[in-house]
Amino acid sequence: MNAQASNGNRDNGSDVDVVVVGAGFAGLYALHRLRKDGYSVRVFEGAPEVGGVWYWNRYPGARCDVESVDYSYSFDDELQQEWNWTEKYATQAEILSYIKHVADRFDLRKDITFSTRVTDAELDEQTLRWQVTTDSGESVSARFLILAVGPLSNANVPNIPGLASFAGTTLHTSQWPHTPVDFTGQRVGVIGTGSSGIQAIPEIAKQADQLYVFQRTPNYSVPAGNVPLSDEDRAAQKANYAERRRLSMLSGGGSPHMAHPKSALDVPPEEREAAYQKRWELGGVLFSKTFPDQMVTEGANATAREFWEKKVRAVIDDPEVAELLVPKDHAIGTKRICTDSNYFQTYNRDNVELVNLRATPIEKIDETGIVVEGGKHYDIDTLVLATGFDAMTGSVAKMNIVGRDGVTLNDKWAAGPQTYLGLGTDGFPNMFNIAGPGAPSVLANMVLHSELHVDWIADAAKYLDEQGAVAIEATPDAVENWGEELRTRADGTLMPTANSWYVGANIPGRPRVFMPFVGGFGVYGEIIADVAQAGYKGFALLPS
Ligand code: N01
Repeated sequence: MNAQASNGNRDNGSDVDVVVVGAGFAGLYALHRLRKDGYSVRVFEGAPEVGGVWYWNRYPGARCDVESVDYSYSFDDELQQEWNWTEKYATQAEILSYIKHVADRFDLRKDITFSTRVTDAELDEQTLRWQVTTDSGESVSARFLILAVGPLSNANVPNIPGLASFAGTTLHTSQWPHTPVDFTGQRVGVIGTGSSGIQAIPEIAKQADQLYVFQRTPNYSVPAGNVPLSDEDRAAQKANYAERRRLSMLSGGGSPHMAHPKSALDVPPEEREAAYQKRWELGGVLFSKTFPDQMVTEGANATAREFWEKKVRAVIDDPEVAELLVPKDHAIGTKRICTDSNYFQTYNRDNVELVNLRATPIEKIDETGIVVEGGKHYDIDTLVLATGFDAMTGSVAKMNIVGRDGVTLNDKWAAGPQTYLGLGTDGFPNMFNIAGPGAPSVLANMVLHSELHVDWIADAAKYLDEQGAVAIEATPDAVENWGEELRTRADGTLMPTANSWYVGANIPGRPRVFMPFVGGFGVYGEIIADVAQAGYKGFALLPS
């Protein structure tokens, strides 16, 4: 492209067309696509390496709950044909080596500044450019600001009295050391039983002398059903890649699996059982998408929950422990379903004890362990916090982003994120947020989602140049209407009923707003394509 209407490609480093924050899946593709389109791009990444969450979340057992063949870039057919996934669900290490391969293959590193965080971004209302400042003191002017910081990247460290006084080792799953952690001979305490805890607990239990799991809320988890991939498996997947991707882009969650065509309540019990069994064997998070009404009516949801409960109770030896591990406070799938390898069976081990924090909440942490209500002290050597994230907006909120009239994005989003299509916000021209609130985000395959967003942004940039415009900005009406659309769609489902991180319920003080678009990845893709087709309806094009 001819970036005429931008800064004419003045890529001296401090004056570029695009600044991208983050070098995970989204940021790397943004760099690749926009650079290919002729723009000068600078990427800032807080880690010393590419990978985003896959760089940081290297706790034992970490693996993706979307099949590797789908959880990978689709933009380059040679890339997808040449890369060989070894397992159905890839480990963190394999995903990271894939991302590094992509960075090298497309020569991306030269435009990435590592170990550097963006602290501020301020709009110059005269030029409509963003002045971006980093923690190394660098200041860069950019026409476009792309936030590719990830919806699950800002660790939630709980505010438990005495946490800092613990004299042993404290680890957070999402900030795991880069040298091996050996639990042999240790007494370990894990706080948190979400996706991270549920993956780490079976692995830690294999090594530790004693493992205490401190559970506040039990979670639904489905076995990963992971298997090695053979040459034949890979050949079959690759031969069918184009169709697989086409179906993924039309699907509810960004994978090529369609829900059963009928309601869960309209099929005979054997057919329902067979459908759930098939999804159970597929493994992973798609269990919640077996039937189209499963997340819509309590009756349909109950059929999924009953199937799940029967399976899980059957593998736990002690019925009292099973009782504690079965969720009773939320419909299945209204919190993200976890994916595990022998999680529930782990409680059959002699060296594992489940501590029910609903009966005895944590009172404090001291130098040598955890004290629960009633005074019982659990002696531990290592404390693992599997306590999740300040999700969806947490990493964006860490930056001081100042738009029109000095209004910060944090002010603008104080009562909950306000976006048009999840992509733009009024008052913040040429700033785009990738796969965050207002978009399917965490409800979809994040790799394809990132591609969808980046391609939309790159096409919008090209359109601006063709029109001789300098910037694009969501209108206040479009933002308000989109917020209403998000609410209406979410309220038509069971999703907002749980105290999940989807509604910010895990962080005290956050406004309760269901943040992702629940209408499905394919539907969302059509909506944003139609907006573009209609000359970016709902956005104002601003002249230079
Ligand atoms: O975090 P979570 P996560 N005292 O928020 C508990 C993705 N992911 O890192 O529910 C005691 O789900 C908290 O208890 P409660 C995936 O999207 C994907 O596990 O608030 N407990 C909960 O049990 C996932 O959903 C993969 O009562 C406290 C746990 O900590 C998302 O990341 C793998 C506490 C936090 O669970 C987040 O998962 C890993 C306290 N003060 C993550 N504070 C895969 O691809 C918090 N908790 C498979």
